[in-house]
Amino acid sequence: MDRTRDAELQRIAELREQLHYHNYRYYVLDDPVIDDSEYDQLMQELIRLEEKHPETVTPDSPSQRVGHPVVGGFAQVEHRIPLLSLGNAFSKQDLEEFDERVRRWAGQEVDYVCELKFDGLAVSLTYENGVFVQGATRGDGQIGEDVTQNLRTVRSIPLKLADPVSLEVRGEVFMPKRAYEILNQERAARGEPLFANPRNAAAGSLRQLDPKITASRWLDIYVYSIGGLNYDQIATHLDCLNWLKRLGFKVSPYIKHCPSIAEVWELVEVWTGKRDSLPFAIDGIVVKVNSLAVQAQLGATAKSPRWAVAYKFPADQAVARVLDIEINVGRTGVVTPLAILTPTLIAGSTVSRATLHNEDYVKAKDIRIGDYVVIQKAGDVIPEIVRSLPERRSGSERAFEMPQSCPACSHPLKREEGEAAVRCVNFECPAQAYERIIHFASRDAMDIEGLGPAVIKQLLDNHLIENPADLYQLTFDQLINLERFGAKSAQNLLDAIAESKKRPLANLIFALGIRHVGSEAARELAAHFGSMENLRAAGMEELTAIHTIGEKIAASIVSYFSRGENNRLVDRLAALGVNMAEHRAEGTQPLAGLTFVLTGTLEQYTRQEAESLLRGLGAHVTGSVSRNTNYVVAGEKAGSKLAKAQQLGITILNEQQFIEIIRQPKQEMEHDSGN
Ligand code: 3BA
Repeated sequence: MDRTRDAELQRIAELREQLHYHNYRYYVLDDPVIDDSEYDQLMQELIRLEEKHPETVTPDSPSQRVGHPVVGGFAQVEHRIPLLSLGNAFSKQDLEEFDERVRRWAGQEVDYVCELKFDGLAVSLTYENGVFVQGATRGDGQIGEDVTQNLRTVRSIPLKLADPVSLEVRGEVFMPKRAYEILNQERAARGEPLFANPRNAAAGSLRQLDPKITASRWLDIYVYSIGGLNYDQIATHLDCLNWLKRLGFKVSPYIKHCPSIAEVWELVEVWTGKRDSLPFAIDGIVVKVNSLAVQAQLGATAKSPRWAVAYKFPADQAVARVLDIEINVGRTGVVTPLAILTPTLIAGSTVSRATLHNEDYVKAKDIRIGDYVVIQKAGDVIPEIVRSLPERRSGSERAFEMPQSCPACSHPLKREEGEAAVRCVNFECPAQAYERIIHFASRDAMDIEGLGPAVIKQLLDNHLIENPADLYQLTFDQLINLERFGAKSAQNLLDAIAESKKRPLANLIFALGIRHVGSEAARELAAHFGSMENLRAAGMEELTAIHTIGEKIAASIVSYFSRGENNRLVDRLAALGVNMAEHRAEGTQPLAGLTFVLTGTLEQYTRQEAESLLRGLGAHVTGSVSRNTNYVVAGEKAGSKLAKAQQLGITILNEQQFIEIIRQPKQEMEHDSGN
């Protein structure tokens, strides 16, 4: 055969191996064993040989970091397993309460692992057989953006792992402080707008359509979790981090094992004092239960795992002046005082209003119109007033009085027994209607393009609408007569409204604005009940049977559907053709509401095939066995999960039984809770 060709292919393989290794030494371990010029030489040699043998070039070659620009924006990626968010703790007491809850639910003592909370953006990295195939932003946790090409340019993200495993890892991409400063200096010199903080700079860099630009930015990553960790041999979060390290990922060296919450607090105090000395920005400490079995036992709410919490460092503070106190009427009628402040720069953005929550809050903090006040902002949290500064009063300040009647409809305001909130209970109150319709039309609800607050106000002021259902009866002639509307914009709005009739049931449930029902809960409700009629008929028991629906949400739903005006609204929406049901591929989802866990290997299906078959039938598939698991499918070599399932008395299916279920799902599988 061709001896030079063979030798060259051999050399290509060798160079790739070496370059992977040196890349790892340099970017992951920060401990290079050769200098830059030697590295460049190896890379040049590889590039020359690959040009000669282009058929050998695969995306995991070290020469393939920078690809071509993305055309037409980033594709959406649905996360196979959602990226949850973290609950917050702001004090020692919050941490102690977290610890108490954890130990109570676990029924035993637990140990924790603490990590720095990097102030970047969460991403998900998918590997197949050890090769990096997809990278996505967290997005809303369910759906993110496909930024694979940009993540490939981050040198500390391995293109190829030490073992040919398939897994999805999660981590935080960030820009080191030094890189951020240099970038902003360059931007200032070119007269370009500056990034407000390293996190925005990292996010902006990752959202470039041209990966060349991302490659020119100095981004880094720390990896901290595995999506749907499913390896029976890993028992703790520390094991998981060590395994990630062995695979070649960059794992934070600032990890501390804490046997109790007291050590966690000591660590928090240490880092509060020296966080500025780190080369990257952190905004807190993440505390995680170490044992994966206990993690599984605790599970998660709709939003966040119960086994982890983010302690946030005290917020940035600044002084502002209260120019006025306005009254805001919310969508549920709650009337809140709102401080109008002198525009003040804090934590990288300018703030000009802060909520005062309720009358008691204003009284307790003795905040008067004209006062100087200390304001603070933590992370993305809305700014709040910490305290007033009475020593700076001139005597012209005025105390705030809560009005007796609604500023929008003059209805007398009501304060419920034991509640701090004051409400306008007039369902027809225009201020509430306005907020309800804004919510109804918003992105995560009915997503009606072109129907923002200004247009809604115009429609209300002209008495064309009073509630969301009226939107669907608007006519071209009505719109064309409004100021700032032309034939084109009128038709566009009507089209957008008509289009919204097709939104999924989950969006409609969220759009109704039922108190405490956020978009995640709405999704759960839609998946579980399948139609508005079923949801409307559900009682407390049926509602709270859903894993992520608690008493508070359930009570609010029942109360919502006990009111005539709400039922009339829903009936009218239905009559006007708004979609009221979950559309399913084959008409039904026989496994809806059931949670499955897969363990061990099946003969006829890969883990992924089995999962997607189950999901296609409406089942939830999770990575760990808990009391909420309905079925465990156990293949060959099933390990600790099988044992756990037996212990909890959960129904265990072998491969044959699994196949029967997916081929001919029983019309009514029992919704037993597993014990
Ligand atoms: N650990 C952020 N979430 C984190 C896996 C859990 C988690 C984080 C974390 C949920 C950090 C929420 C977004 C997300 C993966 C969901 C960290 C950090 N752990 N060290 C417990 O450093 N910022 N963020 N990411 N799943």
